Amino acid sequence: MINLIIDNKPVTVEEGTTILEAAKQINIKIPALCYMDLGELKMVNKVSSCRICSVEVEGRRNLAPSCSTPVAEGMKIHTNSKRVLFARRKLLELMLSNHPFDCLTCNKSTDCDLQTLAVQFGVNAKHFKGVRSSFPVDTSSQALRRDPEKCIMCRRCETMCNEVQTVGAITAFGRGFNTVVAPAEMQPLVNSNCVYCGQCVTVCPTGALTAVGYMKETWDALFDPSKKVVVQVAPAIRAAIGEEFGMPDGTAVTGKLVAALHQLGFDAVFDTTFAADLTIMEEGKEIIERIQKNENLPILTSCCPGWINFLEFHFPQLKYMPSTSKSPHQMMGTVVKTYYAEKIGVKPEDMVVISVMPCIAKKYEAAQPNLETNGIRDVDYVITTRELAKMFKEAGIDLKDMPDEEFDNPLGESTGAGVIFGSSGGVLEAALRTVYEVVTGNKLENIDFAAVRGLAGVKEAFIDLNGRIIRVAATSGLGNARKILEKVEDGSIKYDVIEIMACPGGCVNGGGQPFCHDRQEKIEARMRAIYEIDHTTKVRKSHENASVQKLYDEFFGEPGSEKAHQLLHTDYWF
Ligand code: HC1
Ligand code: SF4
Repeated sequence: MINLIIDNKPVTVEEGTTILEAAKQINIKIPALCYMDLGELKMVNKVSSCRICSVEVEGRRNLAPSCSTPVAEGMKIHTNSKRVLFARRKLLELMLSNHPFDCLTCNKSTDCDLQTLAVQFGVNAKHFKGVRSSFPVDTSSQALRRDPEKCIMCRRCETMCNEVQTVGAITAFGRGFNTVVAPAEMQPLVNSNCVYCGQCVTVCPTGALTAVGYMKETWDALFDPSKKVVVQVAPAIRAAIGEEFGMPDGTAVTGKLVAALHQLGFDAVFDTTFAADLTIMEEGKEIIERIQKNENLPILTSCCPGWINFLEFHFPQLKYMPSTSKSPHQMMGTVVKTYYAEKIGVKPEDMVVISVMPCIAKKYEAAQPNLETNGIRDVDYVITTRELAKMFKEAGIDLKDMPDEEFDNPLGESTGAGVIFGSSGGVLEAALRTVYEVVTGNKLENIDFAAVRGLAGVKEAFIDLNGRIIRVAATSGLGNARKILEKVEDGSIKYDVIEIMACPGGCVNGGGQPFCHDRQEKIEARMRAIYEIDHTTKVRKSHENASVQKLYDEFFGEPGSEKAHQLLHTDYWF
């Protein structure tokens, strides 16, 4: 163990601990920009490029970056001496000298770490003048917005993309002042192998990486009297949007959310969770068929577009493995513009479907031509949890003050199984609840598959289907998905079903969710909220959703029917 003194307080820590971590242990918070500790993901960004965390070490000539300097016996450290504070302010001023001063209109405003530090350190004047770097904004993907002029070269996005997600879509090019983090050969993102998981957005400290916004289009639709505007909300929204209104982490706000959406002016408020139940009916049918025929196993879940994009670039040879079911929000879009449109006597072209998603890849997914029905997009626009919170604020709606209201019918009824889709392991658990009962004809005594819940990168379980023991796994984070798929490919592991979600922890941690600084605690709180909703919902199995049963009776016939295949399934284009 190492003994040292930080700001006159003695502390004893393990060898190898950095000064920043040692200070944290005695509640001394050293500001930092490039540093990032991803906790459960065991990934730390220590490039020491911003130097904001510099501290004074007695006996050393230069200030030391505390995020990457290990402690040593007897060290005496000052984290807020005159020299340290002066240096931090100058560093911030230097960074800002090459930054567009458009905080008022930046969509990261109030959530920007650089802005927060500039305020904290009283940076109130532009002391450095000179040339500024100039790069175009890239919105080519319709999903991820890159604004390189706001990049401070912290390299957090590179660590996330290259090491956690193992995608390798962005890296630094150039030297000195001309350095820029960009896709290979500085191509627009849409020509790169970016999968739009949005995890780089969750760690970018400034407005350099954000999402392409569709609030204007949503407002335009709401104000257009000739359109019937339908909104659907993903399972994970209800567990997180309360954070934007000062509610404690993990507060489930389903009823308030519905009331606020009604107040905003949507003609119908539907639940993506209904479509999650529908997905289980279709995907469950595929799972049963493939297991019974023992072919094309393991079957991989297909509801996460970030993961499907990853498959396209990194494992195209496995494209026969995913389920062909569309993702729930795309199924909802199709059902709204066919079954529901017919029911209310409105032409599909006069309807607008808005999806509120915790995800950035859903924006890209919704724009793909293979997800159109009769030449009309299933989903017109996707807005994130953050965008919806902004719209509520713009309309003067405080979620805290809203009453509880119910989703509209006929596409608003859902089950606990549909809700848990929002958390890693939930799609698999929902599928198992249905597949078990359909195959065995027996009632499942304990419907909680606790083994596949939680933040661990890979979780597995076994289940007995009338003597056939099936082995299943849930994995989240694309780095984990890569490891598991490599083992599947080389035959060193055998599974029957694998759920894959691109974002570590699943949709609760999607790239469109409220930003989290105390990341792991927030994600766990959101997960708890999701399972609490499941636990307290009367119907907890997808095949028991009465509105889904009615939809089959009135429209699709049965799961896997020709009509269901035509409207609820897709093929992979790569
Ligand atoms: Fe998800 Fe899904 S669970 S992908 O994480 O299958 O985005 O919440 O809506 O479509 O249901 C996201 C969440 C979401 C779909 C469902
Ligand atoms: Fe990489 Fe995902 Fe960001 Fe694309 S969205 S650059 S894949 S982390």
